[in-house]
Amino acid sequence: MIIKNPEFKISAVSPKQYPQDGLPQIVLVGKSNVGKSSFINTLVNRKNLARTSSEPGKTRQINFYNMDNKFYFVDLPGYGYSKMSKQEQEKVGHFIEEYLQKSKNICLIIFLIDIRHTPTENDKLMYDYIFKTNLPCIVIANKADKIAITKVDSQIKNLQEILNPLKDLIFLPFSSERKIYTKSVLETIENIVFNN
Ligand SMILES: Nc1nc2c(ncn2[C@@H]2O[C@H](COP(=O)(O)OP(=O)(O)OP(=O)(O)O)[C@@H](O)[C@H]2O)c(=O)[nH]1
Ligand SMILES: [Mg+2]
Repeated sequence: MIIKNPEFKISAVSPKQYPQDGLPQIVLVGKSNVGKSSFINTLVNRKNLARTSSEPGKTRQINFYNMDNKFYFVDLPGYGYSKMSKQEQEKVGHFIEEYLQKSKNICLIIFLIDIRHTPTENDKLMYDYIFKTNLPCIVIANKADKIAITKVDSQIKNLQEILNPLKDLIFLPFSSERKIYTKSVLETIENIVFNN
């Protein structure tokens, strides 16, 4: 799959602002700073379509990006940013849950974790939440450039053992820094969403 014309559509703060055109929505979920916005930029080969930052908490609204009128990438705010007030963290949690409950067009959840670290308590809570939605999900272990390439496979196995011991989900490495796993991730998305 090659995405030719990715376009920002809307920053939503409430469900009535979600696009109502029926296009499938592929949503990025993960803790703050894990690389959700960068993931979108890498897949569409643009530097600044989705806004990224080394400061966690960059994405505060629900941003929809239209991909060639075929589907949306939906960039959610990240959870678990410790410098955010408890009230703000709760607001973010509410946003994420509201989107996952109320959007009718989610066709795939892309759950991003950091390949270097044991999933956080918040990651585990999020994973359980996703599991209960019954929506299709793949897990992306991001920042793979930060570990030795020879450790990538074994670390993916470790992370799957922790989060998904039943091993019924697809786990894939990724790196926005090195852009070396892009093809397999795009193929996997295409297989799941468009059955080809
Ligand atoms: N080394 C490395 N850095 C990455 C990778 N992906 C993202 N980053 C960096 O991590 C930081 C956070 O990236 P974002 O894409 O803004 O993260 P986010 O998950 O959208 O963060 P929030 O919007 O706060 O939830 C930035 O400094 C990115 O350059 C990666 O694969 N490898
Ligand atoms: Mg972001």
